[in-house]
Amino acid sequence: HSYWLIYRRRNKVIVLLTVVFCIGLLIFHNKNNKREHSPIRIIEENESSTSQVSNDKPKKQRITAENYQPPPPCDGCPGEMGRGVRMTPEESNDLEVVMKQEFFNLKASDKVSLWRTLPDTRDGQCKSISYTSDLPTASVIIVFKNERWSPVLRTVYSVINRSPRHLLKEVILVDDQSDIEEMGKRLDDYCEENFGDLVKILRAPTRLGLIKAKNFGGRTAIGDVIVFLDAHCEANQGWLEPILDRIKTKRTALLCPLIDMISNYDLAYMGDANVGGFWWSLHFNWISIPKRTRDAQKSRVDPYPSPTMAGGLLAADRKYFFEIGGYDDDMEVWGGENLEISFRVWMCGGSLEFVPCSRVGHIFRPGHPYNMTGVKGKGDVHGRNSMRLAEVWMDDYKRFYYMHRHDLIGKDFGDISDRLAIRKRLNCHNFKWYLDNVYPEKFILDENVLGFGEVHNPARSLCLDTLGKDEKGSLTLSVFSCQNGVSANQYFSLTKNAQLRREDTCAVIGGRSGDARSVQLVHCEYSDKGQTWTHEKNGTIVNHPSGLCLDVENLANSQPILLKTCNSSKATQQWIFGTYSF
Ligand code: LR7
Ligand code: MN
Repeated sequence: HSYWLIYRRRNKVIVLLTVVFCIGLLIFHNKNNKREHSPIRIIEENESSTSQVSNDKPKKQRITAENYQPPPPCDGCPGEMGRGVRMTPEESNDLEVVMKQEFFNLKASDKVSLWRTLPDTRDGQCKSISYTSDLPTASVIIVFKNERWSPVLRTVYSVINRSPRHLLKEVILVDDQSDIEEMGKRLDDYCEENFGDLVKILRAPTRLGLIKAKNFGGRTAIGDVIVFLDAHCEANQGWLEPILDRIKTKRTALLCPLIDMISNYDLAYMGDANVGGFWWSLHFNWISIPKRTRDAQKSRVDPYPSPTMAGGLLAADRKYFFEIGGYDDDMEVWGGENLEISFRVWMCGGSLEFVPCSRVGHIFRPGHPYNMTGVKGKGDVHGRNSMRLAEVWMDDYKRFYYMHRHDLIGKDFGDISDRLAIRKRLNCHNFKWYLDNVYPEKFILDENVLGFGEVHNPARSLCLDTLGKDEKGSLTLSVFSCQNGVSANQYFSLTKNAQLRREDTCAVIGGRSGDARSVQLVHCEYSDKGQTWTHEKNGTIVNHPSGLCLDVENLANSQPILLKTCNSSKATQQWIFGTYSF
């Protein structure tokens, strides 16, 4: 009897246990199912691997490259597919204040999802290229000073979500002592929760400036390749593979994605394609891709060489980058490092190339949301940084920089011995080699010329002058009292092929002005006969085919120069160049 009782009780216990087990199984299964379908994945920590104090709540597992899942796109949200954002009149209310402080429309940016869709701006051919699976890995380094939440995180999301998992080692955010509250602990927490292992945040110990900050981030990177981006970029579809692929075949190539334009006003994303040049004032400029470069490409989607780069978006083999000297650690805050590394890599045996299948957008801002004064540059950091680059890399051609910056002659530019040692160690070519081989289109102001320098009329004691007007478009040639070589606005060249010109613009016969004609400076065009001039033995400068002469009759400071009927006995038609080389 008692046996029977025990037997029945045991049965009950088994039934009960079975029921509990089944319910448990059901709950577990349900939970698992939910997990798979939820856009935000919560993954419990592996029990055996934790040494943490036991806690009843399920732990989130740290996000890693293996378990990271991109959030779903924000259907129908503002800015999707790279469209511009519309603002309501109320939203635009204090827009001017925002633009003045940030130099871009932060309010529009805040309306756009942190992870948005973009138009694929690549050449159609790019989409069918397949890359090997054994590409080198990348560390993406983003330095920031007073950048704002939405553009910074949009940069991070675009990089992580558009890079193949196995190729992206890490994203390194370098905070260069930002004064923005939200970029402190809130950023740490957000990144920890949403990107885990994938994002590392470094805080600069002192204000480094963007150049040193990039070195600082680069030195901690562990990927085979380092990629620098500004903190207001959006990486587009397939941006990383073509870069890694090129570095795999050529470790000495520094690579730039093509920089698409993100409007600073409405955040619209637009495609673009050029190469980089420079002004002798050592500012970067965009030039159209030279024909020789196009002709040398096997396919239009192949990487192609560029004389210089803009600076912000650059990829390099990590070890090679530091072998050739990284960035110049004595450059301050902003400017010059992009031309410095461009000249250096070309002169020292590597190359600088643009990768057309890699597209990354950048918000172009007309100003900087941070202090630009520096300590050593004392307010002119670009000037001092550029002195360093001119002194180390440009040999005698640095004369053109000082022509623009006469005020800097004799000023302190710090110690450059380490940088000169790099040039020696790597047995680099000279700057003439660079000009001849890498940038033959660059006009050298005093080579292949008949005359160069100030163009002086003794009768009026006036010189030809641009009056400092923007020389990117067209401007009226004028006269001003001669500055004895101190003003770059008064330097002109008369070339052996008959151009009267500046660095990029040529004098051409302009419109009517009374009984005379004006003279314009416009983009140089060899085929334009109106741009040909001769400097006669009798001292006149004659325009062809009009046969008119440069004249300063009745003119004073800042007046436009005129073309008049030639009369070599008129003192106002006599011109003398600073130097002649026949
Ligand atoms: O002290 C500073 N510390 C920083 O970390 C100053 C700036 N920064 C950060 C800043 O927050 C940003 O993320 O450095 C990055 C670049 O600064 P921007 O965006 O104000 O510079 P920019 O876009 O006007 O400048 C271009 O030229 C610079 C010269 O030093 C750098 O090379 C920038 O990286 C470069 N940007 C680009 O080339 C993007 C394409 C635009 C063009 C042309
Ligand atoms: Mn920028």
